[in-house]
Amino acid sequence: MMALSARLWRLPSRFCASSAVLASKRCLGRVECKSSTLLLVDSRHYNNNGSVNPPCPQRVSSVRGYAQHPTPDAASRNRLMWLVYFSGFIGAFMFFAVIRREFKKYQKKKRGIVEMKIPAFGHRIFICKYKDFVLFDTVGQNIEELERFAVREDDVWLVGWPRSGTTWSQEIIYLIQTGLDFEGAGSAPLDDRFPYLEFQYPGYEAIAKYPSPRLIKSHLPFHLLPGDIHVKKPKIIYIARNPKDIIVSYYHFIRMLLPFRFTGQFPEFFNLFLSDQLPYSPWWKHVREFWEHRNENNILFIKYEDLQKDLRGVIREISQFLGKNLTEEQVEAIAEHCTFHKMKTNHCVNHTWFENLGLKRKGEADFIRKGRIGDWKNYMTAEMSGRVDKLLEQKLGDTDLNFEFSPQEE
Ligand code: PPS
Repeated sequence: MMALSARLWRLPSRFCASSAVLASKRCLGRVECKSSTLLLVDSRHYNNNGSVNPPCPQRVSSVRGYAQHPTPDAASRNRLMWLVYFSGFIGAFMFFAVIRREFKKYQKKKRGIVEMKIPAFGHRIFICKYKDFVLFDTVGQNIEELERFAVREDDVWLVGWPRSGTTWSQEIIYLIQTGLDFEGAGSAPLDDRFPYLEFQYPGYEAIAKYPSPRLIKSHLPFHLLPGDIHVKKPKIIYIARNPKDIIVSYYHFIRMLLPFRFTGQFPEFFNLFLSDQLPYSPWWKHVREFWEHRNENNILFIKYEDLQKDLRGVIREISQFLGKNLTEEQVEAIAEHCTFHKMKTNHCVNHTWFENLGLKRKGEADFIRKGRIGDWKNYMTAEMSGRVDKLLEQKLGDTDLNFEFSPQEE
């Protein structure tokens, strides 16, 4: 406590003291000039024993040099006073800013949130750790509200780690759930039709007012989803993707978004993933939790690689899970609408609004980027790939969950 208050005190008091010294130096500099003029006037009239003297130029210059204890005039005193007030104000302001910051940190810690600063992201606090998971700080700030979010039985939730193919699945689910409302799909951005729970836009408060049946996306792990989800048991679809392609896709995504301020290179990003320091890490635990719950009636576990290999098959699987019977023509129409090239140029899903909002770094990859299995081979050395394999074995080796890392034709 003592150390903290000393630390808190040091910064503003130092600033205050140095600005006051600076202010008084400035003022006294001027005072000195003026008061030497005052003495000069005086020296015309008095000598040491108090009798009147005629003005003497030599005496005047020596008096000028020894003006040691000047008396400031009213204007200088005023200026000095204001400067002291001003420095005091700035000092107090900074002091309270530091107190506020430390208090917020303390409050967060009390709630179990630990701030994280990562050099690769410019040493800013933009992520935090909560119940073993890394979250965006904005999510951490609202985590209790998110945990209390009112879930409805007829909601449909889509959950997945970032870059696992959530956008692709969202568009498919939207079409199935709305009875192939292509008009609706073409008239509003996906973030409005199928909002992302913990994102600022439209925000969980707005989503709470959406009419039923709602479609909600989240990247939160199983145990951080709203508590109600385990009571109301709405339908939840979880999408997983092989971690090597996720790392590459996430790397481009994080580089692309200006607010992340990440300009590092792939090996650095790779190490952040492996050391569980990226938002929504650890990936291993995220996937494992859902895999362990995959046999519950309200949960469907799908994979990005299966969407790639058999899009129509997965569309059928999702529609059965949602209790919607689709004709083969309808399955075909959804598959056609959701091909990679169609989605890449579809302004309602391709997130080009990032560009319009000035959030996209020029020259970086698009949100819907390559859409391939195995792109990791263009980024990872054999040693890097081996490290991922080893971790997969360590963390998920005891499950029967496995991933495909190459496209079918190889
Ligand atoms: S995010 O940012 O978490 O919402 O990203 P997410 O949508 O989960 O995943 C983005 C990756 O999915 C690819 N994608 C597709 N691949 C194939 N076909 C279609 N239609 C499709 N739509 C999106 C997207 O390109 C991202 O993967 P990469 O490997 O970066 O291309």
